[in-house]
Amino acid sequence: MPISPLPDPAAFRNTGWALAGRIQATTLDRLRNVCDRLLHTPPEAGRSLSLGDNRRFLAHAHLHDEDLRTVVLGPELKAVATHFLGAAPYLFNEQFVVKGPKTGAPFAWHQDSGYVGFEHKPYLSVWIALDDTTLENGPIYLLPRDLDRETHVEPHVWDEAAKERVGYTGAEPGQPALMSAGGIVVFSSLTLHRSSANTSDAPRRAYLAQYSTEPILDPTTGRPKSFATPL
Ligand SMILES: O=C(O)CCC(=O)C(=O)O
Repeated sequence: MPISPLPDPAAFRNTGWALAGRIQATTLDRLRNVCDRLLHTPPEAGRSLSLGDNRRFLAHAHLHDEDLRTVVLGPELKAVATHFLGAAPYLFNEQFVVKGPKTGAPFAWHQDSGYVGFEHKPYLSVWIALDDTTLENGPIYLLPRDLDRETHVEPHVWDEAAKERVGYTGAEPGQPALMSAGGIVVFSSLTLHRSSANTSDAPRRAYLAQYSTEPILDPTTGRPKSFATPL
């Protein structure tokens, strides 16, 4: 059964983000198990955003993991994505994001659209806490945004030392999305967000799945930037 009740999509359009209920306990177990299996593989040296064990992006595992495929293409997340997109979703991208204990690196302010590199229709990010999120363990913070008025992608600058793009350097701290494990926060690819460092003694695990209303195709190749899998 899909999660319910979900907040009003019109309110989401006013703020650019919303807490969106929680996944079922069995889905949480499944995601945690997949994540922990992936964490046994060596940190991905070649991936540009990863910082060893401090900040790992474990991307695209649904291609070889049936359990993950069942979740990311399944009815629970389909219901969430359809509710906020107002249309049948396509899977665009997916990844686990894990911050190691004590040294887990922050992740700078950005819009997910700031990482795409060409014009596209804004899409939806569905961020799922696999551990309780607290102010100490690197939650995400969001800047409210009226999606019908502020429709542009901010300029993003690559920070080589931090291995990330930066789309906002102002003083706003943003609102932390604090929730227990299994909680979901959704935000638009236009919504500025960041995450703080994990200073706790335990890893902070999250799963991020992104859904679009149409295939996002790279204009130079005509092929999907990541995926364009209809649900
Ligand atoms: O999970 C996090 O710490 C942030 C991840 C994020 O913002 C992203 O991948 O766009």
